[in-house]
Amino acid sequence: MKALNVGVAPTTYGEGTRPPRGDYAGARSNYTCEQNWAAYSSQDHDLYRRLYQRQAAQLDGLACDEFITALGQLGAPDQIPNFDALSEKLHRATGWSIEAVPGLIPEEAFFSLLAARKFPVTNWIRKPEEFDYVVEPDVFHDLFGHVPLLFNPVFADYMQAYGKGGLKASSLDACELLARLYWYTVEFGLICTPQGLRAYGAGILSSAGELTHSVRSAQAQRIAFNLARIMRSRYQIDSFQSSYFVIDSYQQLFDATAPDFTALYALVRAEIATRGEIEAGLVLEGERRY
Ligand code: HBI
Ligand code: FE
Repeated sequence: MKALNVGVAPTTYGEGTRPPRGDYAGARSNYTCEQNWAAYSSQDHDLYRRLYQRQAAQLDGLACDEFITALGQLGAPDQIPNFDALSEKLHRATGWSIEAVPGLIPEEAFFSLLAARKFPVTNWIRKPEEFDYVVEPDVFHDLFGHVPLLFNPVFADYMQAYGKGGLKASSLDACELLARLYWYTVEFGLICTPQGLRAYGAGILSSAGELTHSVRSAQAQRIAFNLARIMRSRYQIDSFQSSYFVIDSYQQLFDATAPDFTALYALVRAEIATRGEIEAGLVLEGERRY
């Protein structure tokens, strides 16, 4: 589970200066804040442009068609999009909108936003020295990685269903189990298509090296999607994944989140108690691999 950085000391900054990373003091009670688009420097926009160009050049044959089709909705690739303008397009398409946040936010706040079809997008961009890897999700990861698929109606419904499921998981103390589902689908999911495996997970799509690794590397395990199995599976935070789970369709994802998870959590907890959690990279006997 990613460490949540929500205890930042109050900071203030003058008009026009760049917002300090993670300015939680200026956030609202639901952790949303202003994007403060005018405060981005030309260096910020140039970094976004370079990140965008590097990813856009390697999508063919690796990223799913739905992502490639919707990517153009982000607008001109040479500057950080204005969230309000992008939200208008997104809202017309699937009823979602973008909410600026200062970075990672507590799970309850995160789930509440998703349940209301509001996607939290971090308002700061990484530093040039973090070009290849940034620990916390920045505006490039959230916008480039997550927002295009929110233009897909079925995936958009899955994301809201996930948020609603998260609010229930909080009351069942099952956030860690549900976080694994988010990790292995929304962040690092693969989909099987007639043209072969493609990435739909934001953590893959926004990563320079993981796009190829996830779809092509012989070092990675690619296993058929199985909800209970995913909830038993540990994941890695600061390296390429060793295991990826493959869905046949976004409808399969949405259908999987339809039932109430109370019984599923009990089943997963019983399996963890008797057979333990599954380390990343492990393939169980009889599992379908890709
Ligand atoms: N907050 N802003 C933000 N973005 C995330 O992706 C995020 C979060 N808080 C919690 C969280 N993700 C994970 O715990 C999810 O698995 C719930
Ligand atoms: Fe993410």
